[in-house]
Amino acid sequence: MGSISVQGEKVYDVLIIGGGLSGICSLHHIRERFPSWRVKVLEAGSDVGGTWFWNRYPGARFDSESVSYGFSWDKELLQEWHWKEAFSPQPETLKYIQRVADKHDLRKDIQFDTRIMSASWNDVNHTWHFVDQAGVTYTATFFISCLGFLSAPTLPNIPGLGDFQGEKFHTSRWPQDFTLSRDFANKRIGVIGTGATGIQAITEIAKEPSIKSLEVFQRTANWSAPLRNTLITPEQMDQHRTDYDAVFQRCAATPMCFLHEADARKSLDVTDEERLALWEAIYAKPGFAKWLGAFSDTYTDRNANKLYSDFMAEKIRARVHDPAVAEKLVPKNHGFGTRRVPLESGYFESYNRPNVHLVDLQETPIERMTSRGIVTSDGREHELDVLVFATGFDAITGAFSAIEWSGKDGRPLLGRSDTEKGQQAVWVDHRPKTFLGLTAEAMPNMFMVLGPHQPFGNATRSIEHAVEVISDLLQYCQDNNYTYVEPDPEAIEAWTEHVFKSSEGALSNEVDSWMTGINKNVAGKQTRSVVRYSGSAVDFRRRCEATKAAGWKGLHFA
Ligand code: N01
Repeated sequence: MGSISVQGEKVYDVLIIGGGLSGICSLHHIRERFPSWRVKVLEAGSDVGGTWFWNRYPGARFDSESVSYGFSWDKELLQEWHWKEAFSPQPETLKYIQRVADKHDLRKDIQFDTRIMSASWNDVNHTWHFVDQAGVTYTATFFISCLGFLSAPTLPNIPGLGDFQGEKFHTSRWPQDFTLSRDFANKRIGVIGTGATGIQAITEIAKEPSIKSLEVFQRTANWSAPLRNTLITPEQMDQHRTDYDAVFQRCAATPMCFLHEADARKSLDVTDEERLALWEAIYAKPGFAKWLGAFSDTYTDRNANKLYSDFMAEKIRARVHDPAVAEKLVPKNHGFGTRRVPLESGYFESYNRPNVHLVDLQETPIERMTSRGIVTSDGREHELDVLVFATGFDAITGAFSAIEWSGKDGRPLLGRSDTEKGQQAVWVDHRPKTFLGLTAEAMPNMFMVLGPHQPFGNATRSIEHAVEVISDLLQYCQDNNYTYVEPDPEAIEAWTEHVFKSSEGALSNEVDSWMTGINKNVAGKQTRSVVRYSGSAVDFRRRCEATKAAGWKGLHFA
């Protein structure tokens, strides 16, 4: 290809930032398609894995079926690999990813412990320039962002946060070589946050008999329902191995690439008995069935959602002994399934233990931290030895805002107003505008995997598709000797409008969550925005195919 090449310098045809699932999938595909290209992955961590490298808290595991999660392009490994559990725990998932890296010798093209601090576009050479935390510079013609959409952890904005003298850490920065029974023995543990992470971690910590106590600081009660995980026997795994093609085909046919699909009927089209029968049936099933397998109007019709939420509330009440605690655990400000539903394995029963206490921050908000613990508005000081922040991430745009950007004409990617440093920011106030979620204005030759305005759902399935589209696009560039590609403003406007339209009518878009761009700990993320594609992944794929079939209509090349 016609890129610049300077011997001995860090100059690449393709640079990939991030060595999680997106990064290693991209590396594999670029290597296969373009064997003569110089390609490198730069990764902040010390090994591959991304999410599964960083998130080592007790209880971390898939909420999607293990057999639906592996890379479909390595059939040999799928035949060799034995998923031990229906919903794989973090250590096993990380082993799978490491095995992919070993088998394909990926690490030779990955540079670890490298955090990119700035990215700037050179409009004369048509190249990107990156600078890492050590001041080392890298140059590339094309650049694939594999930064992850839940990779920038956020701490709570509590006065006196630094005063606490006990141990404290975010769930995604869990101490290395940790053993629950050893490291938490006889300790008073506090956990702030009850999202998917908090719910998984709290359940495991509560089960540990050696802890002295566990206090859960809950700001918003979250809906949650049983995961129903099981071990996979060798015989069952043999069967799964013959089913992989069917599993991936099914994922490709569902809106979020999971194995579950809504019941086509509407909630009130059936009798009370039939309705209850479906709800009980999906509640008894493993995985997201009870979220995604409900009646088709459950997440668009307020009455339908209320009925299902009432059913789920009764399930919680039946599991928690103290009715006052149960009531605090039943969400009141949003309906079931309008936020991402965390799946649990005994979460609600945690509160039946005498040493586990729920602190309802709606009643008594946190006022400040002290050297000994947390003071709530009732004046009580909750003394703790360890404080765990399960407080989530600066989602979707957060990993981008950690980098200083200078795109075409020096434009920053993100800005708090129309003009940042005298230049018009591309995404103002964390409100992305993209073409197909893969490209952005003023950021030529940049492609995003799991970027804003892409469907998320079953991450590996979405990643594989995005990487295939990007590879096809790069193939087109190679075939036509193009070294420059940028989306047209009209295509960006049209796609962004389609993303907004697709979100209309979804109850989830009326609720505060990372999926609607809210993070109360991050300046500029206090009002909702449309940051993800909530249309069907099937429709997304069709639109990408149509774009390619039309000679990549919406993009211009040079
Ligand atoms: O983060 P979250 P998460 N004071 O943002 C609370 C994926 N995931 O890490 O709701 C008190 O959902 C905050 O309260 P509120 C999955 O997609 C996947 O749990 O803002 N509380 C909330 O309770 C998931 O959706 C798996 O009022 C504060 C919590 O912290 C996504 O990751 C497993 C606070 C944050 O919840 C994010 O989940 C785990 C404060 N100042 C996660 N600040 C799999 O199964 C924040 N909170 C693969």
